[in-house]
Amino acid sequence: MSQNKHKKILDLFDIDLKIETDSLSSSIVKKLEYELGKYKTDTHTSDIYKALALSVRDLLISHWNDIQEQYRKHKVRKVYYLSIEYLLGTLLKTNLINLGIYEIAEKAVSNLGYDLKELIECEPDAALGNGGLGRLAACFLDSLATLDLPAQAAGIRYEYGIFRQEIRNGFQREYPENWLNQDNPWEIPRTDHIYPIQFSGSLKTDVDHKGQNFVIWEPREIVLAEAYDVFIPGYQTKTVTNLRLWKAKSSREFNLDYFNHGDYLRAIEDKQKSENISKVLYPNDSIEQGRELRLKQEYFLVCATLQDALSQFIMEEGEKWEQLPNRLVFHLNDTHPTLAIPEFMRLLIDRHRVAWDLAWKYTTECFAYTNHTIMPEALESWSVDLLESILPRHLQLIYEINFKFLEDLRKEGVSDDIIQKVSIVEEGSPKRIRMFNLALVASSSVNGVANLHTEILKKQLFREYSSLYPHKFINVTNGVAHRRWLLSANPALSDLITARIGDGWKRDLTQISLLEEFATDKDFCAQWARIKETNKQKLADLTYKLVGIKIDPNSLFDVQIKRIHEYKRQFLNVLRLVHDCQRLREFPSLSYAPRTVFFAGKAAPGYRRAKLIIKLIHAVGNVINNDPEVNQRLKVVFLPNYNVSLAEKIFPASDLSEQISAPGTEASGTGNMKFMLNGSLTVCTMDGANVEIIGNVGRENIYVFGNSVDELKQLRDSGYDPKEMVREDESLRNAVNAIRKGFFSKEATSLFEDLCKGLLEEGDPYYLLADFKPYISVQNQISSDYFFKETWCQKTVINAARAGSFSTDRVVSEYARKIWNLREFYPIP
Ligand code: 26W
Repeated sequence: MSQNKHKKILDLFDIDLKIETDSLSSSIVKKLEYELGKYKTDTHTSDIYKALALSVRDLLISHWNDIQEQYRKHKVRKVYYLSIEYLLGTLLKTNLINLGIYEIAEKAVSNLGYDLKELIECEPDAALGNGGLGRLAACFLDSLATLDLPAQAAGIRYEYGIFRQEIRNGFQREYPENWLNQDNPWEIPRTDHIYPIQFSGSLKTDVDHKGQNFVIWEPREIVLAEAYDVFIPGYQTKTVTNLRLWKAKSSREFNLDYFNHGDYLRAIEDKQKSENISKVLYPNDSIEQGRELRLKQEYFLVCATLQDALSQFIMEEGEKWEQLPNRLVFHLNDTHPTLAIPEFMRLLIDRHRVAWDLAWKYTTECFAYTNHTIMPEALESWSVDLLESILPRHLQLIYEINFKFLEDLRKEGVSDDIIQKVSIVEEGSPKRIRMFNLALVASSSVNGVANLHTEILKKQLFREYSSLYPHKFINVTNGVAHRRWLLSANPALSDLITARIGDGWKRDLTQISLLEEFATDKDFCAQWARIKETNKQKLADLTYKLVGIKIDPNSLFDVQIKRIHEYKRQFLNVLRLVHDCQRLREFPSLSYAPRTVFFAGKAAPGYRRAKLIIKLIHAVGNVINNDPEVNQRLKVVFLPNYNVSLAEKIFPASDLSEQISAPGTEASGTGNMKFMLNGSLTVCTMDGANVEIIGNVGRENIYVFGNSVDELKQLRDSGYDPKEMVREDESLRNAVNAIRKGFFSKEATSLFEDLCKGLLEEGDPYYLLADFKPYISVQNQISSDYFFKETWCQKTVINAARAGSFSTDRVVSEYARKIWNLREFYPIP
């Protein structure tokens, strides 16, 4: 009987879920009633959103089940993408588009009396990331699925994502963002995937039946990792990428010791404490603070994922460890998951009794690492004391790895000087473990995220490694999920593109080059420009709604949106604003294309100067926006709480993309690519992926200014004196002085002194003063060019047409080929 029953289930599973208008409408109603417990009269738009999402999720689950079965059967090699951050944004719209059921859903909800656009607006952003690195990981999920690559992504299910930013009196305030408050219809809890994660305690050695020693780790604390799956569909394929997010759960309800001693509250406190691991995302995007909870988060992520991966492997292959490299590869998205390396060794050696040399061989074949930043303060290193107290066994393994590594180098005659630099252990007090060196030693491949960045890794940051292991270093320039950032975010422009070149570009962005022939087509350009106007009008309305500032939709929309950081030089942009304001006052008849300068971005809560820059933007903005001599031609807007959803509204409405980081500091940038795809021109320095954008579009179609990496180095070597820049340039002096002396902060005249101190007294480490003059002059050029609307529009078309290489489809397929050695696996259609 049970056989029969089993067969019946299998047959039923095999029936393809088809979504059509009527079936979707009735599915929504069923979900409303039976999953959300709603009644006809008490449903809100957000309930319909959830019911629709749950119906779509059914389809995703059925695709996932199909594809999983095929992977198992065909023993494919799979990549596990390990990332501490995923900045997903919302999923309903892109999921509907990718599944090809957007119109069906539109009709289905309209049959029920609702508007799909309103439902889409109900979804809160899943903001489990800080910035570029987290958003790149999210873009990868779309492309991995679209390219039918066998992949599983792993992250942490933070209860609180990146903080919500509010602005009070020009200052950033942070508030908790409890995005799970209203339930997440996209996730499914996997109660069958729960793993214990150990912390602290002591180590013992024992002898096995073969007489061999092995280590036993007796932990002081065990936390459980519970899996929650989110399925990301590919475009026009049945492949979905599973993003498995881990939630921490106490391993016992109460600590019985305390409980029995009558300390009831302490018992609950302890339970709370272990669940804190997945409570909140660390809001820093550069400064690593070496906190214990952060270390625990990083270990929690990798320990759960590796146990999960190995149990899957054992289920399919038994203990045929030599098959490991054929079946899986772990990708380290920056160094945050680097503990996966000693954890893999630990699981193989301590749990499965694999010999050291073999375990190390598999490890070096199964790991790859991407670096996303060269900012020295972002390079992770953990104090030996902390590691020892939280992960004693891992510290031991790291020492051993380092010992063998250095021993090999010594045998090869490598000098002590180099050995000191490549050592995983940094001597000093306290002694520290350099996670980036650990990642480099164990990984089969190390990549930077833009040509310039990879060159800097090879020549500077990891110079010694790259001379020892040149073959490990490769470049894979970043890209963006163009289906989200163009197809979904800018539907009008997408329709126009499709009308002219067909819809091949949606799967293959290189086809967007076909647009180029329309750059000189007057009718096309007029339509292109009209769409930009409409998008700008929408952003003007939103601006008024959000911050109460009225702006001229015909002005040039000049936009800098990204995390607030000194190296990104928002302050340089502000110096320009002050300069322009002073000029407009002095020369009222100056020819000046009216502009609205937008900023958006969060500052790390503990990053004093970045927060002061936010205040400065507001202070300068206030003066400018309220000065009748200036505000007809210049306005400044700071849009609060920058996130993926807001970004999707800004890119389509922008004319000018500000990419003005100090050369050599921005690893790649990906906003730059989103702007060009949406028909903006770029003003940029020779930094990160800007260099490649310049190469693609040609200098005549982009505004490049300032010193290059090499020129900055020369400047520094010849004794860069920021004060001299100010002495020599009257307009720069006036701008800096106005800020320094409190012209924009009359209530506290010394408020911005610290920012100016950074420029004048601390050597201006990001060369704002050195690049000021060329920045002003390129902005003047932009102003005069903007009057020639036709030429401007032509150039924006050319920019979009030459963005074909900046899709994560290209990026991920390069990773698959050059790093992961993966092959596409086509699901049954
Ligand atoms: C607090 C520790 C820390 C350190 C670094 C947290 C997060 C980071 C990230 C590596 C910072 C980051 O997001 N880097 C960005 O990665 C993008 C994707 O590759 C690049 O486009 C950006 O240039 C880079 O700043």
